[in-house]
Order: sequence, then C-alpha cells, then structure tokens
Amino acid sequence: MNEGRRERIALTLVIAALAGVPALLFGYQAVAQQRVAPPGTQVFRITGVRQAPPHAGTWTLGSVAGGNYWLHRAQPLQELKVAQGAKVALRIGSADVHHGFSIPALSPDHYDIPPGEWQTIPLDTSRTGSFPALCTTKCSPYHDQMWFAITVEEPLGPPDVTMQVNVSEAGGFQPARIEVQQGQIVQLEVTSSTDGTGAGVGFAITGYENKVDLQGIHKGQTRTFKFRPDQPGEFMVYSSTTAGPAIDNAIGTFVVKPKP
Ligand SMILES: [Cu+2]
Repeated sequence: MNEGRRERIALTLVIAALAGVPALLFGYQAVAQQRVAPPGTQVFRITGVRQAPPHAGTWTLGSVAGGNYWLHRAQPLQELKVAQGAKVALRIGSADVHHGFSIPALSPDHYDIPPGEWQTIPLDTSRTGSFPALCTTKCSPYHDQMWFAITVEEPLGPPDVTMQVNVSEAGGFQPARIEVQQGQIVQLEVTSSTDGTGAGVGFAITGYENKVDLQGIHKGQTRTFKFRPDQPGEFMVYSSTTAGPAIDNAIGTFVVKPKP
C-alpha cells in the first residue's frame, strides 16, 4: 500500500469517527427516549428549574444544560395542549433541586423528582378540559410559581363562534349569559382578573363537566378552549377552582339553543 493511499484511509477513518460518535449518541438518546413509553406515544420531556427571576421556578420544554441553565434562559411552559384520546406521556425531570410533580385533577399520585432522575407519567386524555400540573415539593422560594396547564381538547376544526369571558371578584362571570347553537364549534377565551386565594379561578359548566372544565386560570392569563355543545338547554357556569367567596358564589348561564 503506498503512502498516499494509507493517508487517505486514515483520514476517512478519522472523519467517520468524528461524525459517527455524535450520530451514535444522538441515535441512542432518541431510542432511549422512545423506549420509556409504548410505541406511538407522544412523549413530552419537561424539566423543572429553580432558576432566578424573571423566570424563577418554572417547568420548561427547552434544554436547560450548561450555560443555558446558568444564564436563566429556560423558557417557562405555560400550557401544554394535547388531543383527546391521544397516547401522551410526560417525561419529568429536574435540572437542579428536588422537585415533585402532580396533576391533581387527573391523578391522585404524586411523583418524586430528585435531580438526575426521570419519571415517565402517562396522561389520561379521555376527559377534555384544562388542568394544572404542579410541583408538590417545597423546592425553593419560587415553588409557588412551578405550575403549568395541561389542556385536553377534542380535535375540532376552526370555531364557528368565539366567546370572550372575564372572571373577576367584582363582576363574577362577564358576560353572565352566553348563548350558542347546539352543534356549533364554540371557542371560549376565558381571562381571569384575579388569582382568587392563590390558585387562580376556574370555568366549568354543569351538565358539561366532562367537556368543559378549565381549572387554575391565574390573574392576567387567558385560557382558550374549543368544544362542541351537543345537548340543548340552560346550564350553570361556575368556578371549578376554589377561589374565595366572591368567585365561588358567582354564577353565569350557558344557553345551548336547539338546532333549528
Ligand atoms: Cu416546588
């Protein structure tokens, strides 16, 4: 073998090793990630981060490795939207201190999230609504901010009608009366003007509890939710999150007019 050919072979091997190792690691990560849940499951990898203000105490879908962690650049996750009936699992870990995790409305279980360990939590997507996911371990001074909403929606097309609702201590639900047609795709945009007793306010409709239940809407936040009312009648709107007497006693009316 001549000198030049040997050099070319050596160079090819070096390049193959340089490109191959990251590719193998990447592939291994992808496989490891898939292996945690049954095939066809959509896996969301979510990291708890204590980090300093302005995003103090957050859950994030982004990477929190290295400089990104120390620069406090983790983007807070506020709402995760998933389709009703979809196979979904959360892969929850911590970037720093001991966190906990729970979705009180969907599961009585609390998960322990020590740093460096990952928990796989299958999500029940049978019931539509919007439910808070919380840290359950007093992890840091920013603990109370460690929550996000999981919104399970029926896969529907564009809305036929969009309704804005405001919830406040002074006015209750505004407008207090909402009228829609049976079978229409209704989009609700519910904004809260108050944190209530700390956990925000809720929006639920009696008779439609299995379809519409938006919990833990915090002050200044708007939760957008789409559904199709199929039963005509007059129903009561109330807060499904305990938020103090003014909100707990407030009621509204949701009217579904029968199809002409
Ligand atoms: Cu915490």
